[in-house]
Formats: sequence, C-alpha cells, structure tokens
Amino acid sequence: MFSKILIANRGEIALRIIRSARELGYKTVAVYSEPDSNSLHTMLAHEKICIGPGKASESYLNIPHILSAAEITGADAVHPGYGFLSENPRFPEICETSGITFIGPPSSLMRLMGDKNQARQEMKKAKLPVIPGSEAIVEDLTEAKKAAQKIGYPVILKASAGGGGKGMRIVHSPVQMEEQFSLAQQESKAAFGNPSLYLEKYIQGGRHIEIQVIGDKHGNSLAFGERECSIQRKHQKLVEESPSPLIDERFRRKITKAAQEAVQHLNYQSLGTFEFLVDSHKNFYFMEANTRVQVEHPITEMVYGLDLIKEQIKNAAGQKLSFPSHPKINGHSIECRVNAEDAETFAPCPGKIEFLALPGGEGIRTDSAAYGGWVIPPYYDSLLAKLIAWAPSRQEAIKKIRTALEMTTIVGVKTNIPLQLKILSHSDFIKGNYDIHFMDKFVSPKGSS
Ligand code: MV4
Repeated sequence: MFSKILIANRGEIALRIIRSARELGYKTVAVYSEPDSNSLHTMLAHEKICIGPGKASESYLNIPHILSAAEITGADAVHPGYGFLSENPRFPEICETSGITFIGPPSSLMRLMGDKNQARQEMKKAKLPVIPGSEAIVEDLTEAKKAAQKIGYPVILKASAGGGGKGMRIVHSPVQMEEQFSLAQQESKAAFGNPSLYLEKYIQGGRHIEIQVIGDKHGNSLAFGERECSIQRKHQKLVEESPSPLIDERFRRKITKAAQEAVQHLNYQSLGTFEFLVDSHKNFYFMEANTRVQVEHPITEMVYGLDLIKEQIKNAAGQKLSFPSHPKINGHSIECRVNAEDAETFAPCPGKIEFLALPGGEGIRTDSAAYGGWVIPPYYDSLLAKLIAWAPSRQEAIKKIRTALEMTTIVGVKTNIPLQLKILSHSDFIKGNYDIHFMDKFVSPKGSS
C-alpha cells in the first residue's frame, strides 16, 4: 500500500496523473527542473521539489535525484508517465530497493520487452504472428546477407535496443546491405549503447494498429480494442483514432485475442500496449510492446468509458481488475497532437505563449499543461496539447475535432494546427483510407513553398 505518489514527469502527462491520483485520494508530489519552475504540474500537485537543471539527464532522467525527492517528501510510490525513465528497468529495480512502489510492470518484463529481438522471439513462443525475419541477432554482414537472401529483399534492419522506429533501415539489395550493415551497427551502438541488429521482411503500405492491455497481480488480464496510429511523421504520431476505420468486429476479435494471449503468456502486469503492423491483406504481425502508458491512451478511455491511469494506480496497489471480460466499445474517438512547431521546418518552436484558449464542450477533452503567459522551455518535446473528441460516429467525431482545432486560440508560438486541419480535411482521411505512408502526401516538393 502507498499514500503519496511522486510523478517523475512533466507536461500534460504529469497533470493527467495528478488528476487521477487526486481522484483516488492520494497525495501527489511534482518534481521539476529549473526551467520548469513555473510549469503547471508544480502548481497542481500537493508538493513540489526541484530535481536539477533543464537538461533531462540532470533532472527527469536522473534516478538518484528523483529518489532523493521521494525520500525528502515521503512519497512511497512513483509514476513514471511516458518517455524519460518510463521504460528503463533500472528505475523500478532501484525503487524496489528503496521500498518505493513503481507504478508500472515488474522490471523483468520491462527488460524483456525493451530488447526488441527478445520480445519478438518471446511472442513467437506465445504463437503470435510475427513478421518473417532472422531467428536471432545477426552478428555480421555475412549472416545478414544470408538471412536477407532467405527472407527476400526488401528487408528492414532494426536495432534490438531501439524501438519506436529508432535505428531502422530499409535495405533493398545485397549491395545496399554491404553499404548499410556496419553503419547501422555503429549507429545503434552510439544511440543505445548496443550494436545488436535483427532483420525482418519489409512490409510496404502497412498500418500501425495497437492494442491496449492491462494485467493485475492476480493473473487476470484484459485486452481492449485497437487504436489506429498510422498517421505519423518521422515516427511521431499526429492523429490517432479508435476504433480503426479499417477494422471490423471479426478482425477486432482476432487481434485482441492475440494480444490477450501474449499478456497471459507473459503474466503481464500493469498497463501495456502491443503494436501490430497490419498489411494490405489484413494480416497482422506483432512489432513491439510498450510497457508504459501511451500518449494516445485517452481515445481508449473515451470509447470504453474508463480511466486507465486510475486502473494503473489501483493495479500497483494490488487491486484486482474489475472489468467485464469483454468490455464494449462505444462510439468513436479521435486525438490530435497540437505541437509548438514551425509549419515549414517542423522544428520545435519554444517561447512565450502570449494567449491561450483551449476548446471544450460536450464530447471534447483537452489534455494540456499549457497556459497563457507560460514560457515553453527548449529542452523537452513540443507537445502543447492533446485535443480529444468523442462522438457516436466517426463522421461526427471528425466534425467535432475539426471544430475544436478551429476554436483553439494560441498566440505567441507557431503550432501544427493548420497541418492538423489539412489532415482532417483530406479525402483519404475522411474515407478512412490511409496507411503509415499517408503523411508523405504532405511534404511539399523541393523548391516549392
Ligand atoms: C516495420 C515496418 C515495415 N516492415 N517493420 C516503425 C515503428 C516500429 N514500431 C516499427 N516500425 C515499422 N516496422 C517491417 N518489417 C514499418 C514500420 C513503420 C514505419 C516505417 C517507415 C515509416 C513510417 C512507419 C510508421 C509506422 C511503422
């Protein structure tokens, strides 16, 4: 049992966690870096404590600083949010030795799923469909060429310590493999401290579909319906929706059953997300599992009418799952990520927000830590607000989210709202006819602007 939760994060997710923790009656502690001293999460938690300078490695990524903050404030649980320390298995390990409850899965599961090759091999054991690929790490060029020959080009080289698209390379021929392999190894070593690569058949024109799961400490688990996350640019999701416009009830049952079996196989605990690639013939393949709460979790909350963060906290406190085994999906939800960024270059656009008015009303939710007068520090991601709409049908949800975007007023920093409106007005989006290459349509050809 615990009574005071330290939130080892910032921004909208820190507020999101504070809200659920408060609703459950917990005291909350905000930690913050120096440039975040005027950030909203520091004002809305019961207590706040500074953990270092702006650089994440010296504050939000610094385990000793965060655990000192927990000790000073008497916090007996830690919620990591997403990003930062949320998928570092050292964090729950060290929390454990300090007698602090980590609100997330056991470190062993985080370590297993963090190794993307191992996760893939484990999911094969659980009989999940995986993309044809190497049986293990490919150690050198000879092995890579041999494996690629067997699978057939094009193939994709993936960093086992990577994930989320980091350290991936598409390879079309043996010559390209000769050019790319050791570069990819070096890059992976530099980025993740581990050169290990594995190989898969490259699937063109797929869709990114993910399944929210939850497991308790008593062996009960549940898989919810999907989130469609194909609209992304450079592996940053922009628009997510649930249900997917391309998935029918029969397919939903199949893919959630697969995720459910994976969860049972792993004895998975806490919240998690299983990512699948769905090809144009509606074959689905496991890609990776994320052992944290996702940015886009609200769309699942909207269509299932629940609070995933509350469930995650109750779960860490040892409570049993209290859901029907087949939760019923209701209506349609769309999330748009409003980023402070330059429309042309996509570069983050930090600075002072002179004025801010976020939309609201029936069926609209805004998750944001931004306010008028706040100065966005340059150290962190550019997410300003998540606009989330719910309506009985997809068509109505599109209308609602478009209206919400049009009624969002942000002065002082540039945002991607114009881009979001273009996406939502695109005929292929409206038809629900899109894949992971959809955003390629929005790159202006060189020279034009
Ligand atoms: C793939 C793939 C196609 N074939 N693997 C990207 C994130 C990470 N979870 C894995 N990802 C992908 N893995 C195989 N074998 C396509 C993606 C992918 C992607 C690739 C290029 C550009 C955008 C993409 C968006 C989502 C997924």
